[in-house]
Amino acid sequence: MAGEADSKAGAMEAFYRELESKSMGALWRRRYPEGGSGESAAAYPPMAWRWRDIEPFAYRALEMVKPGRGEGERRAVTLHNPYTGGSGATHTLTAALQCVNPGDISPSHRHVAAAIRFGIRGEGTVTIVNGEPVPIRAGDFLITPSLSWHGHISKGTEPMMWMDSLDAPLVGMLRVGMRQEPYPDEIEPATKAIADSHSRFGVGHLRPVWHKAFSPVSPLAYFPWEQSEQALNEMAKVGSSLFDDIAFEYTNPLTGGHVMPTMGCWIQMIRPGTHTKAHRHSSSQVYHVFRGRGATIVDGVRLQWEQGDFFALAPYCWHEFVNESSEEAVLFSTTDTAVLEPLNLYFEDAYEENGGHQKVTGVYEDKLPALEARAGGRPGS
Ligand code: GTQ
Ligand code: FE2
Repeated sequence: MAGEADSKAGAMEAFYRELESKSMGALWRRRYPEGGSGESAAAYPPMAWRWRDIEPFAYRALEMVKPGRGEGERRAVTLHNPYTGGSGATHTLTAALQCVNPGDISPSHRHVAAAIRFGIRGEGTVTIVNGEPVPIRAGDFLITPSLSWHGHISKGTEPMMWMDSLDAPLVGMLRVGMRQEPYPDEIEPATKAIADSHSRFGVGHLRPVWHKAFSPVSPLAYFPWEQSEQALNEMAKVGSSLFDDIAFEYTNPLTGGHVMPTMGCWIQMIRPGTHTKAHRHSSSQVYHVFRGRGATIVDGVRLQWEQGDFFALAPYCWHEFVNESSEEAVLFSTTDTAVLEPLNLYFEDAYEENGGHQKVTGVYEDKLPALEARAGGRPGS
């Protein structure tokens, strides 16, 4: 009997080896994760980057590097999530802190990856986006869509910093190529009035009657802080989300949809005394703490954050927001929901147990995992 079983097993092994040698496989050998759903395979732990760590590098970069024609063309400190196996902050989105000195010119170029900027500190810089000079002051949000020309000019009196976030990991995964191209001159000339798109489309519920092209890319490039702040404060009087407290997505004024087909962007306020309920979803999100302090409980782990910090949440992690301070916390974030929704791949669940709150089982530790614990066999890079 034993001999018979052995020879059967030997024959199967030989069969599998032959299949492999011809770049084929046996689907019946594949085992699905215990519990069946496979969502845990998509997940990775939360990751935080602290302002106290980032800021000194930013000032060193301001002293040591100059933006100019070349490989990256930008003075930006990129934030890498070791759990994704790539150089993004999540498996689909990058995050970076871009820094400019007074007088800097970051040459105009374009590329397939779409980008957003969110002003953190300083003023006096404009990004010229397809001929439109767009300011980047603290709290201002602007978009540089796929293949739009963009270059930055700093005319301020002090260094200035902003958050960049791009869909580059997604574009990389799709292998459509970056097609990075320099503008023929160092900087694209301003051919439009400052914040031209805001003059045309800045009141989202009023559309110029002669504008009839309903593109999935927002024609409004500039979303000034004053409008975001006003919206947060007005909403705080009347409504909120169970999971996100006061949260807005910046929209394409023509469609009410995401600002760009590959990236959604949010501005959010977690009010003092708030403790939201937990939920999870298939999209990932990278946050910047613009103001205040608070915590996010992620799969039972309490991740404390304060002004200047960045943190990234993976698909399907349970998360809820807490603000135990006496001041409002304001978060800016980017998500890949825009990509998932049209593909019918956006899934969301509310946490039902324990009154919608997770049990806190640990505190986030800033120390990085050992190399072998990172990205082991996980999808996405
Ligand atoms: O400012 O154009 O963080 O092209 C990465 C790539 C910023 C930019 C980044 C870029 C830019
Ligand atoms: Fe760029």
